[in-house]
Amino acid sequence: SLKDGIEQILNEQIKMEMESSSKYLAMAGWCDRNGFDYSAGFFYKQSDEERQHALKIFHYISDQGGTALSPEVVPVQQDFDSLRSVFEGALDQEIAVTDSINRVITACRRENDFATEQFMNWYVKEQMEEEYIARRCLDLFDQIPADQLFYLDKQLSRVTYDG
Ligand code: OFO
Repeated sequence: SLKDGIEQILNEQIKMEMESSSKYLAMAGWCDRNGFDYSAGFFYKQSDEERQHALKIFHYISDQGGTALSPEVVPVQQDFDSLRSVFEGALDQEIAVTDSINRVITACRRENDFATEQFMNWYVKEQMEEEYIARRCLDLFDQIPADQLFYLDKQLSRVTYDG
């Protein structure tokens, strides 16, 4: 069974993942309203994935006999200055999530909870990929001329991590 401190920090991680999901949904909506259909598609999908990340932890806590909590919905930014600022926000969010995952793992080591540490390793790899993609997207803003925004929109949605 889970130690109290671990259960709590995992619940905080659920909240973090659900916040990511909400933020990405807001970003998808902004992209949609502004004609950036590909980026909208990208963020709708990211939003779904973040919810799955939250659920994976939710089920883990439950399977260990703990109490998984459905987090409160928090206010998120709905408006953005530009497509670039949306992607900058996405990178900031991914960096914050990586820090948060690292805190969970630090807590696991302190408590000798090797099972949870192993469970969290999937998230370490996932964050590495997501940070890579967010950084690569921001590179494209420098590589593609600013007057080709709709071409850029399409290229952004094609960025993948291939190891
Ligand atoms: Fe949950 O993977 Fe990024 O934030």
